[in-house]
Parts: sequence; C-alpha cells; structure tokens
Amino acid sequence: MSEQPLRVGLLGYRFMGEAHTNALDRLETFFPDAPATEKAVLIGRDETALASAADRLGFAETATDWREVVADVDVFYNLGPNHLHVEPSVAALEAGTHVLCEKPLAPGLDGAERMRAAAAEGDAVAGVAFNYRFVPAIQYARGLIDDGEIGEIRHVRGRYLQDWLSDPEAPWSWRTDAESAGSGALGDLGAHTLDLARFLVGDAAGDVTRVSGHLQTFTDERPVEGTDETRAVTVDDAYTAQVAFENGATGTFEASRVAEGHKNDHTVAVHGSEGSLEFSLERLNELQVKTDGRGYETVLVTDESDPYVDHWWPPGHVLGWEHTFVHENYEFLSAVAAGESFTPSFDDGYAVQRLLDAVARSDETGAWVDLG
Ligand code: SOE
Repeated sequence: MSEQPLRVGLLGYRFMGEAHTNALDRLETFFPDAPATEKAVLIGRDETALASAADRLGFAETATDWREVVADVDVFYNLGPNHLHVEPSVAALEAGTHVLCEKPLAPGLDGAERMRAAAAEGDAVAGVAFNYRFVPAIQYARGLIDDGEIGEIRHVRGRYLQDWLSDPEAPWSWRTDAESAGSGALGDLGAHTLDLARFLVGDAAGDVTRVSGHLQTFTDERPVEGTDETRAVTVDDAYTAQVAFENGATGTFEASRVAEGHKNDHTVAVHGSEGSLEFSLERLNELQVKTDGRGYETVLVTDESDPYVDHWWPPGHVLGWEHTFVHENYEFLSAVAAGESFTPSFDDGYAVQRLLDAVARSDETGAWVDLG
C-alpha cells in the first residue's frame, strides 16, 4: 500500500461530488485500512461556485480546466455530466491516472468504446460508479444465487421509478438533452438496473443475447431556469425493455422519471426454479427471500458477517444510500493501492452501454436486437 496519500482530482461538485466526497471522508473513520487520500483539486466551470464548493468539501485547490489536473493527480473522479465522461477519462488513463467515472460510461456506444479501449491499453485502474452493487443486501443476494439457493434462473425484473420530472414546468437540464446525456431514464436509471442484473445473474444466467425496447417522452420542452425561454427535451422520460439471457431466462426492465409518487424506487427481483429474491432500495437493509417454506421471508441484512456491516454498527442499526458510496470507494481505492483490478470496470460499463444502445436501436426499428 502506498505510504503517500493518494492525490484526488474530482470533476463535478454537486450531487455526485457530495456523495463521493462524503465517502472519502467516512473512510478514515470506518475503513481505517483504506488507502489515505488527499482531496487535492476540485474541478468545475464556475469559479465562484467552485471556490465555495472546494471550501465546503475540503479540497485544497480548484481548477477550471481538467486538462491541467488529470496527469497531476493519482486518482481522477469523473462525476461530471455524461458528455464530459469520455475525453477527461481517456486523457487521465493515457497519463496513467486511475479513474472512477459515474454512470453511464458515456452518452453513447462510441464514447464508451473509446473509454474501454483506453482502460485496456493502460495500467491504471478504471471503474464505473454503479454504487448499488455495494448494497450489503445486493451482495448477499448475489451469494445466494451463486450458491444455487434459488436454482436455475428463470426471470429477472428491474424497475427504477422517480418523479422529479413529472411536472412539465420542471426545468430543462443536461439530463434532458441527448447531446449531453445520451438518453434519459434509460441511461440515467436503466444503467443501474441493467448493471445490477449483470452483477446478480451474469454468472448464473449468462449474458443478455437479445433485446426489445421502447422509449417514450411525455414532455417535449421544458423551461430554461432564469429565462422565459424553453428548450426541447430530446431524451426519454421513460423506457421499457424485455431481454433474453443466454440460459433462456427472461428479463423485463423499466425506468421512469415521471412516475408520480415514486422518489427513488429501485427494485430488482430474481425468480429461479427453486426460489426467488426481491430487493427494494426503499428498504435497502432487507432482502425478501423465498426458498423452502411457503412464502417469502424478510432477511434483515445487518449481521456483522454481512458484507461491509462489520465496519459500521451492531446488527439492526441500519445503513443508508450514502453507505453504498463508501463501500464502492473503499473497494476502488484498495484496488488502486494494491495494483489490482476493480469491478465494475470499464468493460462492465461498456457491456451496460451495449444494452442501452440495443434498447434505443430496438425502439427505433421496432424489432428485437441481437447481441450475439
Ligand atoms: C438522477 O436520476 C439520479 O441522481 C441518478 O443519476 C443516480 O445515478 C441515481 O442513483 C439517483 O438518481
């Protein structure tokens, strides 16, 4: 493990910037064997907002041009809008800097391929921040599946519902623009669920072999904050998809950012020949397990033998959404310090991007897309 703290450069200081910076801060107390880090440079465009964020988040310096930073730090966190994922991450990897990039990897398949190739050609660690893999209950579910506790996988069902865009007056943002985001609910939320499906059943059911998808936009233009103008919405408000897995299992997936009454409602269910598992982010310390017996049992996944729990509190003192980022950063930084690989890697990010791309292509053609 390196003696010197890892110098961190972080692009993006709002929502994801706060989630990851909070994670870095928690590691020192709860994961004392994690590599030490130094919050060296915070990167952003607006100098005034950047200075205030650096002060609040505890970064020593600021920069408005990522080109000045990515070769000068040990680890680069790319937490910017999707259209800023490709160039800075590729430049960092080419400079030998380790990269943790928020999801989805890129707005589209070409950009994701460039990032995947840059990671493959270099020696640095490259990870995608699919934080929901690091929920103890999700890791417990993966263990049950891999141990064959629910038998042959037959169905996977993923759903991610939010309602922050239900109001047609909710303002336009980069997340509603195809140039910047690539897609809407599909890439913003669907990426998480499709990655969880790969994580949970990728070994037991194999890859997704074909996809059928449907995208829908309900609000075609939105007001631009601070002006009396509107701008076109060029991404989906919602998507649905069905997939086939190598082993014959079926998968149904959907996401919406206009599902009234749902705030961050991410659920996954896996049904096998001998049982079922169901998870909901709104009850993220629990896993619904149906194996022997008549019905589901609710397992509270907070025992000290459960993944990561021993770093926190005694059994039953539940964890939250922010803890998933602490676990993710612990694993990523430990891989960096040990010179080992980290999953989800850019290969995983690219595999998800292929699914996102296939859903969109199927929507365009109205036909199934083979991923053979
Ligand atoms: C917005 O929809 C968002 O912040 C996503 O971008 C995150 O990945 C998700 O975890 C919560 O919702």
